[in-house]
Amino acid sequence: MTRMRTNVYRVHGMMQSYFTRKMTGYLDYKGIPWVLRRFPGASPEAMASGFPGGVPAVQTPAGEFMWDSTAMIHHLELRFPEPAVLPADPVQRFVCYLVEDAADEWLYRPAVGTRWYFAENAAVGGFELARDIAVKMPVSCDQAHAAVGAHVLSSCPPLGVTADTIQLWVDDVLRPWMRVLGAHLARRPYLFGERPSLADFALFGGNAAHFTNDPLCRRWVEEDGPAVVQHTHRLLEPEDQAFGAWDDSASVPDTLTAVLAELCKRYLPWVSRACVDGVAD
Ligand SMILES: N[C@@H](CCC(=O)N[C@@H](CS)C(=O)NCC(=O)O)C(=O)O
Repeated sequence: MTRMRTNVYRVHGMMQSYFTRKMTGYLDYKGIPWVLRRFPGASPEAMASGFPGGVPAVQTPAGEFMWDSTAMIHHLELRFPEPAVLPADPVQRFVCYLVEDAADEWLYRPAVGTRWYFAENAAVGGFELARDIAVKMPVSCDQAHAAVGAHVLSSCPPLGVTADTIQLWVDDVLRPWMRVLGAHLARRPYLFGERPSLADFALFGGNAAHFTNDPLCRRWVEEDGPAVVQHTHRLLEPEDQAFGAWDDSASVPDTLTAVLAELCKRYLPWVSRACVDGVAD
């Protein structure tokens, strides 16, 4: 007898994947039923529907595939409007998109770099990732680990992440970021108040899959911004929590200003170049 569950979204991804966890964090908060379907990054069904790659792909209860976390969340917001994850205030909404972009396009770089250029992280986060991949591949976990490590490392230099630059990413980008984010989250449970936004889920994805998961990163976060660990824990188990209102947009906490100032140092020049030139190193 087949017991196919038809009323759930199927998240085709892995637990130690940045964008998979962005989606699962969002789905859990919204109370949208989902199951994880571990896959190695591609599957015949997903490819047949045009999936271009970029984990995860999500299958709707009707069986259709969709991808790209930002587009998927916008789609789901229309189907499941409450509780909304886009702040109503236009300035807060703009900042929300800004932080989401920084999480997706900028902090992703030190996430993959710290996992694969530091042996301690590769041995834990990398191995856990490989274990999910091996579910759908006829290979040993060690073989999956070696293959996914080689694949991700080959994708790093075009992102500006190499063996020579990874320590700079840690010292100049990742750890300063965790300090300002931690200081803000020590004052407010979420970026824009008493409830999480799209940007909180983008950050949660990287934090749950990498920065609070991989041992070396976890120690840095505990030292630099312990409130980031608490933010991750809250979004891991949102079901029994009470959520409140967005902050008053007229009074911006100075800790949020500091978060934006930190992004102005390295992310803003980079994203400005990318927007104007269509490409940036
Ligand atoms: N824009 C996509 C990005 C998806 C993405 O880049 N996923 C990562 C893994 S978490 C990936 O597949 N990286 C490329 C690779 O590993 O080949 C989204 O928001 O879902």
